[in-house]
Amino acid sequence: RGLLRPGGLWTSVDVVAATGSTNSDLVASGAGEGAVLVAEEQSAGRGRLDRTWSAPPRSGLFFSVRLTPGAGVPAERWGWLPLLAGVATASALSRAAGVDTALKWPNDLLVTVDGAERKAGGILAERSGDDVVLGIGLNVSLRADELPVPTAGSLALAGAAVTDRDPLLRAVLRSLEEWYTEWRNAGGDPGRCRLQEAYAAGCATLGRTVRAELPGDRALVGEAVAVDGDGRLVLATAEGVQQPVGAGDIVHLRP
Ligand code: BT5
Repeated sequence: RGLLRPGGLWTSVDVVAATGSTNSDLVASGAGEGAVLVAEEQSAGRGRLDRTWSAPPRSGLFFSVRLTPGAGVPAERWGWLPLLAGVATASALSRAAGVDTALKWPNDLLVTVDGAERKAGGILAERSGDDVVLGIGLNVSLRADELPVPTAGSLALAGAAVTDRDPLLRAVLRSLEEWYTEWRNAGGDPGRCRLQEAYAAGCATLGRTVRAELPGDRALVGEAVAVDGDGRLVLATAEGVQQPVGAGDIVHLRP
């Protein structure tokens, strides 16, 4: 793992053999912008809303980065960060592994295995003071009998040409740096840095009728028609109303 050197945006790259959650560690640490933490094994990986991310050691990538969008990017635009990470990861995997991934709003990376959509990656964005800690989990070389949940897939099962974790991690970090820098330079406006366009092009949710389950047993059904400037999914309901929903409002999103 010695080939992972700091540089550019990435001020430090720490690789640990095992930890509970790289996101929890980086949220708790006093590290500055650009800190990267990678674990070979993660025993208490977290998803959104108290869900877990579980994957066998060394068959996947588990890492987190700390970013400081700062005053130049209004806080309501920060909802784009997990979507930005999805775009960056998808383009890196396409280039470095030859695997096509689709983005399921807001934070899932899907691959196609035997004609079916399977989740091969997830992204978790958490506030830590004025910073955001972005965590990415990717199922890289998992075989069919190693999948933690029936809906999971892996890059290997999707026919990846490369399943070495180091080159994939380098490709994702490079792509993340490029997209993040452009987005920040555009004041976080996803329309000014091609992010909104790239997200829409890679998003499997748009154009589908989805059911958004909201807290308190409420649900909203509509066609997903857009992702707005704040990263919310806009649903067009049968009543002809356009209703934006934020990732924090949704418990589940089902086709
Ligand atoms: C996510 O949450 O998909 C975000 C996952 C982020 C994981 C990374 S790893 C590095 C960093 N450190 C952390 O502690 N976390 C981040 P969510 O959308 O809530 O999806 C969670 C759901 O995905 C679970 O309830 C399972 O159904 C499913 N799941 C769990 N592990 C999976 C896996 N390895 N592959 C596919 N699906 C999985």
